[in-house]
Order: sequence, then C-alpha cells, then structure tokens
Amino acid sequence: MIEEFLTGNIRSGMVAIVGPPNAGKSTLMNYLLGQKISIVSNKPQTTRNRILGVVNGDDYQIVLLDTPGLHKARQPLNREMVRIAMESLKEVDAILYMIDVSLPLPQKVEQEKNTEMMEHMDGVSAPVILVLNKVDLLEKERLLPMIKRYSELFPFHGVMPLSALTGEGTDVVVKELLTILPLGPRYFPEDIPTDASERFLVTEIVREKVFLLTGQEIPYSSAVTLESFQEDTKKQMTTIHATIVLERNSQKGIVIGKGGKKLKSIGIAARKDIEKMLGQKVLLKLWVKVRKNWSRDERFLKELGF
Ligand SMILES: Nc1nc2c(ncn2[C@@H]2O[C@H](COP(=O)(O)OP(=O)(O)O)[C@@H](O)[C@H]2O)c(=O)[nH]1
Ligand SMILES: [Mg+2]
Repeated sequence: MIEEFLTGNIRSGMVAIVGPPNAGKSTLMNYLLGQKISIVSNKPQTTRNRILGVVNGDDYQIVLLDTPGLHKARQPLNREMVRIAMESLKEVDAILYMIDVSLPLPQKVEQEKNTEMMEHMDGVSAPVILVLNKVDLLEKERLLPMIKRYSELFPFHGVMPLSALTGEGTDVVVKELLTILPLGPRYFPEDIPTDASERFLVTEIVREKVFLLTGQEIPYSSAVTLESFQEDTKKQMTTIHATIVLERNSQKGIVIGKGGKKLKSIGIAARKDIEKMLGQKVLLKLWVKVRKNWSRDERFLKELGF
C-alpha cells in the first residue's frame, strides 16, 4: 500500500450516490461492490442511513456513499434522512445523481419537481454525473433525446445511462469517475467492503425483509434494534436476538400474522441473508414491540444512530 502511494498511480476518493427515492441508488452500490451491503426494495425510503461501500480496482479505490432518497420531508425521521443525504454531498470528489428513467412521464415530472433536482445541486462544487438508471426497462430510441434534454438542464459533468440491475453501462461510469478522482492512497484496506458493523448490517437485513414482506404503512413504521449477538466459535454459530419496533399497537398483529406466519417468514428470509454475510449458521430470534410514534421520538432516533 505504501509502495502504491509512493508510486502515486492510484486514483482514489469519495463518490456520493444521491437522488430521489427508489431511483436504484442502493442497487448500483451493491452492483459495483459485487456484494449486497445496502438493502433494496421497491418501496421508497428503504435506505435510512448513509452506507459506505469500498470498490477496489488494480489502480483505484472508489469509496461510495449510498444515501437516503432526496424528497420533501416533513416528519423528523424523513428530515433526518434528507439531511444525511445532503451532508454527504459536502466532502466528496464526485456525485452520481441518479434518476429512474423508466417512470411514466407524469410521475417523472412530479419526481423532478418534488426533489427539486437542480436546487439540490446548487452550491455543490464536486462534478455531478447524472445517471439515467433502469435503461433495461426503456426502448433504446427514447434514450438519446432524454440525454439531450437533461444535458441542457444543468452543467453536468456527464449524462450517463445504465442499468444498476444488469450492470449494463456501469463500466462507463466507473471509467469516467476515474478521470475525476485525484491520485492518492487507498483509504480502506482492500478486504474491507464497508465501515458498517456486522451488527448494523444485521438490523438492516431484518428491516429489508420487513420492507419486502409487509405492505402499506408497516415498512415506514418499522425500525429494528439488536438485543444480543453472540458468536459460539466452537460451534461456528451465531445467536442473534432482534426486535422489530412498530409505531402502533394495531400494527403488531400484521407483522406477526396469523399464527405467527408473517414473522416466521421475515425471520427465515433474514436468517438466510445473515448466514450468507457471516459465513456461518445463525439462530435468529425476532421480537415485535410497540414504541408509540417512535419516528418522532428524538431520543429513539438517536439510539438508531441518527
Ligand atoms: N428494472 C430495473 N430495476 C431496478 C434497477 N435499479 C434498481 N431497480 C429496482 O428499483 C427498486 C428500488 O431500488 P433501490 O436500489 O432500493 O433504490 P434507492 O431507493 O434509490 O436506493 C428496487 O425494486 C430495485 O430492484 C434497474 O437498473 N433496472
Ligand atoms: Mg436505497
């Protein structure tokens, strides 16, 4: 590492992925990392914190910051999420501003208005690449006029189409980033993909399964806390107790389901992913608890790391 630094041929730096909810920011982060660090769902506001992921190449290291979606936020939790996303714009070397180009036009216009795309970018000094995501869902002939239209909206460093799902076009964006990033050291060891703790990632995995397996307001009313995390090195097994925290009593029954069925399927799906992450057997016990209006409770938000 020192040698590389002295020879000075490593490009390295921080790149923030920002944009409206559901654009595919976390999907791109995971694709570039080659593993799943950031949770993904088709519901907006899945990502609540800033998630850091380290992408290493022979002669580069890109430190990606996945962020919560930018949107008009009224509730304290949502305001915190937008603040986290905006904060991450300050100290980065480049910004990937991602939008979903597969949305039907009215929704797309609404989204641009809602997120005040250009306003967010005002006063940002790092180069901004506009990433047009989900091109796998788009007829190819619609792409060129779209690129032209967006290029006129803001002095973007570039406008680049890709699919975070299939990976198509991602190599072009990485190449472009490497022309922007300065020469420098690797900031993280090459075998460490994220600064997030295993404990945090465990709560995120459980939260993802709640997002994927429950409907209506439940995902937004859920937080996950860890009660215990014990590794038995002899048995190569980890025992984890986690709690799904809800806002209202009426939500408890929905998450637990008839005869505990829903909670069981959340637990099974989460356990599989946690086992993959930890590389060993996991015993996962889930509890459901109500903490009235937790998303407006400053103290609890602090406990969650906001
Ligand atoms: N078809 C398609 N779906 C995508 C693509 N990227 C993301 N998605 C889906 O869009 C939804 C939102 O993705 P996510 O990464 O959570 O978006 P985020 O809120 O911006 O982080 C998920 O259902 C993804 O599977 C893409 O390139 N093509
Ligand atoms: Mg996300």
